[in-house]
Formats: sequence, structure tokens, C-alpha cells
Amino acid sequence: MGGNLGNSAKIFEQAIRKLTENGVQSIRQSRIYRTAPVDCVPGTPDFSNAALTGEWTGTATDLLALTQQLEREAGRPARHSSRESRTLDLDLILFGGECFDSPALTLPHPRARQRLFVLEPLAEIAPEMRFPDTGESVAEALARLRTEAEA
Ligand code: PH2
Ligand code: MG
Ligand code: MG
Repeated sequence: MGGNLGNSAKIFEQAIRKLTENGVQSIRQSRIYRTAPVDCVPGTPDFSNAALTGEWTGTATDLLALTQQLEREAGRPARHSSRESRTLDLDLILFGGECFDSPALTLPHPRARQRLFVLEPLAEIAPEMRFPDTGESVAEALARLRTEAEA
């Protein structure tokens, strides 16, 4: 989850409630991290980011439709550049062991392994979860990215 417009804590809480109401079970959430914007226009406000894990019996595409509906309900325009500020961004990072590629959705998320704002919250709640394409765990990906950032 990400957002940098409005009260992110409230917006995230509301989104989690709606995920639960719409069939996502056993949700676990990380704390909310305050992060500097990555690949955004100069002057973009800091983000709040958090990671969630949960159980979903439908397809990844069904879950994407739900997350996009919740983004719209949080006041985000449906067509929206990834560089613009937003009230709520709900991205699918991993979906069990699935690899998937369509114009609307790529799994695992293609940029997740380059982003501390994804891996830090995710490692808090699911360090042992693995990227199915490389076999790397979330904790391993985070350690590698931190090492690269130092170099
Ligand atoms: N999301 C982006 C682009 N840049 N930077 C941070 N810190 N957090 C985000 O969630 C984020 C970003 C596109 O979705
Ligand atoms: Mg995003
Ligand atoms: Mg998104």
C-alpha cells in the first residue's frame, strides 16, 4: 500500500476493512513506513507505505479488480500516472507461487525487488516468502538491495 495525499493511516485502515469485507482473509499488516518518493517529479510529498499479506480464493485478476475499485473509492482517478501523487496505491507484489504477465498485471511485481519501500515493510511480515521466478526470499532480496544501495 502506498499513498502521499490525505490521511494515509485512515485511508489504509479503510482499505483493509474493505478488503476483509470483500473476501480477503487472515490479513496481516506491517507498520506504516514514511518513505522518500522514488521516480517521482521533484517536490512530490513523502509517501506512507505498508505491506499486507492475506488469503484469497479467487484469481489474481479478480484481486486486481478489487484493489483498483478500492483505489477509486479512496478518490484516485482510474487513469493515473505512476509518477503522480495519490491517495491510495494498492499493488500486488506476490501471489503465492504464481508468475503472470498480461498488459494489466505482472506477477511478481516487476519493480518490487528494486524498491526498499516495498521490501522493508514486506520483510517485516513475510521475510520467508519467495519470489517464484528467482527463488530469492524477501529477506534475501532486502539484504541484497541494501548492499547495492551502499555500493
Ligand atoms: N510508488 C510509486 C512511485 N514512487 N515512492 C515511494 N516512496 N512509495 C511509493 O509507494 C511509490 C513511490 C508508484 O506506484
Ligand atoms: Mg505502485
Ligand atoms: Mg499501482
